[in-house]
Amino acid sequence: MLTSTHWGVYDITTENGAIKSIVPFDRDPDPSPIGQSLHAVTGPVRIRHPAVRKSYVEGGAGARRNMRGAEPFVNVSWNEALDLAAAEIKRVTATFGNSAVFAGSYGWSSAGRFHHAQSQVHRFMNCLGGYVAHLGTYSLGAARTLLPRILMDMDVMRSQQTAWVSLEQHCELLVAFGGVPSKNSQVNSGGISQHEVRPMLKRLAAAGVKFVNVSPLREDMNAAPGAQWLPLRPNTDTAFMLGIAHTLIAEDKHDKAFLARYCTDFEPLRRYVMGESDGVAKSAQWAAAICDVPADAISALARRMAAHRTMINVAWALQRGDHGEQPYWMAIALACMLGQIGTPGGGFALAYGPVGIEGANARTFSGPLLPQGMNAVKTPIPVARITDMLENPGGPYDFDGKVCTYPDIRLIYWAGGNPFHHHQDLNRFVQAWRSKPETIIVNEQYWSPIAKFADIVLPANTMLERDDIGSSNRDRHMIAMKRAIDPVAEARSDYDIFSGLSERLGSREKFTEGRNEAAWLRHLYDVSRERARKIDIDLPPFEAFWSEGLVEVPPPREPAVMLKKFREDPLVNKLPTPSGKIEITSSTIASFNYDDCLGHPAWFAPAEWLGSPLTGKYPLHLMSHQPSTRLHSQYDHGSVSVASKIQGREAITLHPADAAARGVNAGDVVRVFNDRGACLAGVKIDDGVRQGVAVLPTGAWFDPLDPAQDNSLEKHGNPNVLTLDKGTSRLTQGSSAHTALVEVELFEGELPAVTAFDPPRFATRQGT
Ligand SMILES: Nc1nc2c(c(=O)[nH]1)N[C@H]1C(S)=C(S)[C@@H](COP(=O)(O)OP(=O)(O)OC[C@H]3O[C@@H](n4cnc5c(=O)[nH]c(N)nc54)[C@H](O)[C@@H]3O)O[C@H]1N2
Ligand SMILES: Nc1nc2c(c(=O)[nH]1)N[C@H]1C(S)=C(S)[C@@H](COP(=O)(O)OP(=O)(O)OC[C@H]3O[C@@H](n4cnc5c(=O)[nH]c(N)nc54)[C@H](O)[C@@H]3O)O[C@H]1N2
Ligand SMILES: [Mo]
Repeated sequence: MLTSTHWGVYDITTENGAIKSIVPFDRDPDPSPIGQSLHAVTGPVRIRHPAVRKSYVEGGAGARRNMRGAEPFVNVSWNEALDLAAAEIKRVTATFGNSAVFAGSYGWSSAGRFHHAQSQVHRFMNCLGGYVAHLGTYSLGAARTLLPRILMDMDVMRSQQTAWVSLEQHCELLVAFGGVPSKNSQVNSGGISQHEVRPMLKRLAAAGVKFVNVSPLREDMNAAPGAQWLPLRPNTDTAFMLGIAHTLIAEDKHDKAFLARYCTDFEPLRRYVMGESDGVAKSAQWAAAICDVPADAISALARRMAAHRTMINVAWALQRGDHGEQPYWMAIALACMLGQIGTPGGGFALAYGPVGIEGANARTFSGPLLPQGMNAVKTPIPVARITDMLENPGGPYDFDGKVCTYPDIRLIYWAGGNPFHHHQDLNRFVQAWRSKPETIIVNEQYWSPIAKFADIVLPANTMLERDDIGSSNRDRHMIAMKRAIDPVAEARSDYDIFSGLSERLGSREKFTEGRNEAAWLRHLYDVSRERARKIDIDLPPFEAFWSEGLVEVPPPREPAVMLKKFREDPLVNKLPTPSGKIEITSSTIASFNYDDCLGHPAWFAPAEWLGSPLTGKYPLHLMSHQPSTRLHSQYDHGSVSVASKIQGREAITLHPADAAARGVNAGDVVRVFNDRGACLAGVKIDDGVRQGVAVLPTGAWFDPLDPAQDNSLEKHGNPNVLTLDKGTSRLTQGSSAHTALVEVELFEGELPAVTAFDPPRFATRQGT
């Protein structure tokens, strides 16, 4: 039986109702090992019964909410749990309105399209009059708001990303900021049936493409043979790119015809680069002092880029840091200066690597999607501003040219995400989580931190326990995901949970439209089949798809070349920007008069970086990038992730000189700390990490030593107790996760046991 996950398709075999083997899809050239972690679905970390925090079940909404995460749970029946949750949703919406419910519920949940938990919770709340939603993503916080102003919608752009096969034929030089990390291309939101990035990089090398990896980590380009490594300081790429721009202008190598025909006013940026507007020339020497890459290497790269068919690749990571708009805007400006946008194999990509689907030679086609309905509440927040929202009800904030107001939240509903994984400055977040909302309801599969820190916990089943359809834009297969095992203990699908709540709240008919799971799958498939027909994709009837187990989507007639049509005729094929052109300067953004984002790309020193005075106290830049052994926090308790831990903790990688200076050796446990918090981690040493950079991937389950205390030592290696919770700028308010300084020291006390994967304590309620 096939199942689809965000990291690949697997064939699940069972024996006597239990999983026997998990075999990678036979059409996948480079499957991800993460699939083996699915054996954990029947493990001890599963939530087996509905449960309510002890004080909550005894004292009602708001009772001892400061004890969230530090109290035992009481197991209750489904009926009692659903009655309690429904009554509380009713009380809060009736008393305070739907704008008192935060159900943005950001998170990747699982891959099937119908049982997509985030869509389910949004649909459920919309049937009740709406909820406070989130805008944007942690992935692309700065980019999603910036890009429509200067180029086009991020997803529209991604749908035309130049195919690898075009690079193989035409590209000569791939300059990759943040590399093309093969650890990341294991994954794709919604699923990925064929992993092609590593094989394609080998084919590019064989075709003669040269690679340059501009990144603090050598490993970011480990799949590209012979890549040159320029290890710059984190968060300094904009300066590096400005140095390249300066060389191009000084040597008259920029494409003035392209700039005039396809872009808005280049002159303000030219004056800024040459130092005519602020007296500081952004020369290669100037850039070298900021990035700590030799000036010669920067100017030599500029000349190579101008002399060859060049693709500039920019990892999403670069915009997940303070002023993350700037490297994206500047990379686009640089590609305009090279004049190769719209040519096969040339221009820019945002980006190859972050997810495995980018560059696939496949058609954009939306498979089944659960309609979420209309949200009547019009006060969404930028996704990464959740702590600010909880701390400042009614408070104003800037966003994309507007002054907005934070809503006053009384109830949080989360399904399919984990803010104890994804949010920054967790100690501050936990305080807000514990002080503000009166009720927190969570649907979860596992006793992950978000479940342990909730009031009402409803056990959700996994994709192996339900039928679904796996499908993702640009993936070549639609997968019939058939239920492989029975639901574990009392777990139910999110759909059944929300149907039960809707029943109690009088919205069942609206929510279910009278359909059960099977009827929904058929309906959603039929709707997507109709959509497909309109773009000449002929899908078989549902029965044939379901019995065959998959459908293959035909490839495009020719490989995509991004902005090809725009290059052919920029007047007929205008961009959806105010000028119809690429906005190297944006009068709209300039008109907002922000001090942290001007009308053209510029260098702003990040709040914390290796050039800031704070390095006196915290000399290492923390790189909390995506983990290679799991998806975010998902399956951190699975075998693949557990095998990578050191003394049970997440591994932190240090440069040999940084380790030696602190007297730590591989395998030691260290305390990683700054003014925001501290965690433990196990040491790995690698000279492929730039000196001054410490790498601690995200995803270790939050595990405070004393959960009843604020700011308690996190003992498992969750980097978000250290990261900075600051919007990237007033324009986009994205996450600045990649901007943080820390110090590392040998941990010498008695080593506390990791309890992240233990279920919580259970109790009986008083009086029973
Ligand atoms: N420091 C730092 N922090 C980061 C990042 C970084 O680079 N550095 N990256 C950020 C990025 S890009 C992202 S996208 C976020 C990711 O953050 P999230 O998407 O919130 O992380 P996940 O671990 O995928 O959380 C998904 C949760 O949903 C649960 N789940 C899975 N399937 C189902 C289901 O069917 N039903 C229900 N009810 N639950 C389900 C899982 O058990 C898990 O707890 O993290 C962000 N945080
Ligand atoms: N295995 C696995 N793959 C994943 C995920 C996962 O959890 N696990 N998560 C997925 C998700 S949700 C997303 S959004 C994407 C994220 O994709 P990205 O945001 O691109 O991923 P990161 O791993 O954060 O960063 C990629 C690399 O960029 C480099 N980097 C970081 N900061 C800088 C910088 O300032 N300058 C330069 N030049 N380089 C820098 C780091 O060395 C890092 O290894 O990954 C996806 N892929
Ligand atoms: Mo992401």
